[in-house]
Amino acid sequence: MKSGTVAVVGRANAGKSTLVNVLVGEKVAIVSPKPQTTRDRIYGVLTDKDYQIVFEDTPGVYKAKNALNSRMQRSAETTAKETDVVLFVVDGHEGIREEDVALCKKFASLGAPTIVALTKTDIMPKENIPENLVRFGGIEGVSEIIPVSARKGRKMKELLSLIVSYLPEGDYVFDPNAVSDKSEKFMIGEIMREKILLRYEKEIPHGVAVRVNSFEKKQNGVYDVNLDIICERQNHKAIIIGKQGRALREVNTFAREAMEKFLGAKVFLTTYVVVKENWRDDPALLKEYGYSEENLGI
Ligand SMILES: Nc1nc2c(ncn2[C@@H]2O[C@H](COP(=O)(O)OP(=O)(O)OP(=O)(O)O)[C@@H](O)[C@H]2O)c(=O)[nH]1
Ligand SMILES: [Mg+2]
Repeated sequence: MKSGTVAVVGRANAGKSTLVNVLVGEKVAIVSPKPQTTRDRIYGVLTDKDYQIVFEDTPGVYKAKNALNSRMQRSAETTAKETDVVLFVVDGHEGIREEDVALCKKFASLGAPTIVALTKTDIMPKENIPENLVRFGGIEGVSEIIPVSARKGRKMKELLSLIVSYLPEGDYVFDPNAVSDKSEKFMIGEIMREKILLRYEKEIPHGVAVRVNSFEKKQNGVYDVNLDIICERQNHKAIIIGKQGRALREVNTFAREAMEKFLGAKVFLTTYVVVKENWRDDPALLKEYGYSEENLGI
């Protein structure tokens, strides 16, 4: 019986959360084409009769000067230091840069055996794959390199067996029926954030936090969800709401539908947009919105 943790690390937008969701077989982490989608360390659990793998999805490496980002970066590093296996995810579809190799070296030097997954091969010319792989050969600490596509489900079995081969012997740590360490309430807030990431541009999604004020199942089986969308400026609030409230209504509809799918029940959703200037640099507000050092595992 094999059991252990796999820190899933790499640059922002590389495709880490998508890969974790596919490997776990359920959506445990939100996904978007914008960098810095994941802000928390999220466990995705995969249990089989011979093994239990705890994937630790982490915030991607990204340069931004605010306290939230520095906590996110520390969270990824701490996770990679304390794990059994590092899974370094790299998106090579626009070519591998020197900084990708440097980042891989950094994670591979932390002590755990490192597997490099070159992902998004479905949008890479076939002939570019070998030259991308070669860039990660010979890095000390890198034990395996594998090309995959999470979107197309390519090489998922092969990746899983590689991971299992590096896990220590041990018993289940999580309930075998669990897929995540996060609560339904957490996922409800994340679903709202995902729809905001998809709907708005530029700095707006990065400056948004979502606080779930109430999440309650009523006697008739309908979930009553009330949440705040926190943004950084008055003009952001105006954009989020949109002309005659149209933008927010659209986002609310997408979010409600996704919440209903996730919960398998009807949702009555009410949202309120609040401005809190510079909340990303305010320790008290970071804590209030779920980004305490404790929550991020640092
Ligand atoms: N074509 C293709 N796109 C992918 C694949 N995996 C992920 N993507 C896309 O890449 C984008 C980023 O995916 P995420 O999974 O959110 O990336 P991440 O590494 O978790 O990003 P952060 O949380 O911001 O660090 C999304 O638009 C995904 O749909 C893949 O295998 N093929
Ligand atoms: Mg992510």
